[in-house]
Amino acid sequence: MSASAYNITINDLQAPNAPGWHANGKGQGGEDQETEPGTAPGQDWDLEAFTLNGKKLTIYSGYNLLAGNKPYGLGDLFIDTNGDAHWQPGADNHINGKTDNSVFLYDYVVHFTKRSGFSIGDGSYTVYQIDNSKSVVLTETVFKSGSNPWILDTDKSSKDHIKAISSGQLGVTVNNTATLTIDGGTQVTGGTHYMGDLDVSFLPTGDLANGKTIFHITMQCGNDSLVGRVADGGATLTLLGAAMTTLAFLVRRQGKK
Ligand SMILES: [Ca+2]
Ligand SMILES: [Ca+2]
Ligand SMILES: [Ca+2]
Ligand SMILES: [Ca+2]
Repeated sequence: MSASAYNITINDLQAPNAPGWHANGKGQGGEDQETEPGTAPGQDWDLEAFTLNGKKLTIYSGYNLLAGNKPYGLGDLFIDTNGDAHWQPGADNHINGKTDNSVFLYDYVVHFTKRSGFSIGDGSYTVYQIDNSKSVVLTETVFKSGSNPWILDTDKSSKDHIKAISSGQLGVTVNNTATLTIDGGTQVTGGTHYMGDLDVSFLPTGDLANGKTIFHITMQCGNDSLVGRVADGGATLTLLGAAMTTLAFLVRRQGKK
């Protein structure tokens, strides 16, 4: 566990516009051993945590990331980098249809390209930069509107408003330790854990430390919504700035002797 690795999971339930959603899990963000209100509970539907280590994002999950859980597959990973995304429950009150990115304002999507039934195959993906327009069509979840959106629809009107910028593969490993200590000293519990690693170096330099970057993922049913937010790197930069100002002052004083 590196000192630069952080559990970035935040509570997806403490949203002012989402009455009835409440934190009932444990661990950071209240996400471990938690699924959304009124959905099937259990480790095999539990998205547990996001961690960030440098440019490596890891998704911890009791839900089988690659194979899915019959009959519902993993969604795309939605990313906001400018702090305006409507990631909280309530942005879209519909299910089982189409919505669009003028509702959510995400900036990037990691879109899995080898879907077959409820599997995402080997986890291959294309990363798209997406417009905020109505033309960017997204697919809703089947059961929980608060977990929207599920995936990017690359057909329909989307194709002129999305730009492929990168590609890769979600590297998934399995850990059967029931209580697993992860980054930041936090733990995920409940049984088997699937850990999906993703290289997010496609994001512009600086975005990961701007205090605004949000990651969101769910599965087709919307049983669990997992949200992560990268901590503000501004405090570190301010300290560095103060240190350099002091250094410049000392250098000037030395020059006056
Ligand atoms: Ca959960
Ligand atoms: Ca769990
Ligand atoms: Ca945005
Ligand atoms: Ca959740």
